[in-house]
Amino acid sequence: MKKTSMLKHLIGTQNLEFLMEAHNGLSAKVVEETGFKGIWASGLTISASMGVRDNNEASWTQVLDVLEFMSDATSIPILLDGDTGYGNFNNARRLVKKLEQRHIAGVCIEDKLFPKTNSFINGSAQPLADIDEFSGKIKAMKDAQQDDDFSVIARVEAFITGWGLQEALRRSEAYYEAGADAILIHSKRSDVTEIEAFMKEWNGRLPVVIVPTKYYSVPTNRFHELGVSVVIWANHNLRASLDAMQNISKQIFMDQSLIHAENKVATVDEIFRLQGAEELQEAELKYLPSA
Ligand code: SPV
Ligand code: MG
Repeated sequence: MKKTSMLKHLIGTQNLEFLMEAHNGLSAKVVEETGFKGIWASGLTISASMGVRDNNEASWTQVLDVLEFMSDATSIPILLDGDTGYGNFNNARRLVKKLEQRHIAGVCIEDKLFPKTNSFINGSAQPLADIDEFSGKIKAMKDAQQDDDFSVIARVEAFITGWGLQEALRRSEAYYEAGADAILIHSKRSDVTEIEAFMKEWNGRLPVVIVPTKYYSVPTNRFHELGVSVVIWANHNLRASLDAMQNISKQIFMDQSLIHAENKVATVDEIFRLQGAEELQEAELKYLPSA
């Protein structure tokens, strides 16, 4: 099955499905090996892994280069966090073209302004996109895709910016009319009340995707009861590796030795395995002249 069809299927089934964050080829491989059916290419973690802010400081083609490695390294679908689409409808539809060329299965765009700011940084002060302009962007992206199964997901930031349920519903309806394949409704509350209210009123008109980074203590079964289609675990590989890197750097710095480090890190052989070193050895036997 094509990656686009796999993602479309994940979004459309009655089951609750999960996407796990990755930010480079290696983390994408880990997500696939673990058993996840899809990958969230997070704007926050791709930018953080490059050492820059989640404010479109990395250019869209730099993000595309990372995605190419992620896509080449894996066989499960990738959903790109496409921020605001990196410009107007024209930039966003060109993005779709370049994503399809790299076998990225879908993209999510959020109804804010370029350059974006992460939703958890002073969210209430962030301006929303004009509803008609954003709808036109979705239409242009859907018209641009060559593969019918490519997904365009509209992310509604009305709760993040403090506009509330009616605005969230009004926008979701407009993005649905514009041709979005799913709605990502985002909330920065630590409880699930906004998501509950939205799910009740939305009533399944399009599949719904959520990102429970802030309401992490809500049992996953509750999302299922509410009729959510896809849950995104949005940043946990980056956060886990950051913690591990800080700890091991500190340890080696203090000890000026590897003596307490060796048993706390992955083996070099494990890295070779993930890189597929064995395949190259076999290929060398086959293709290089024998000595
Ligand atoms: C991301 O992972 O970059 C997201 C999710 O957009 S959030 O950080 O919650 O906005
Ligand atoms: Mg993001």
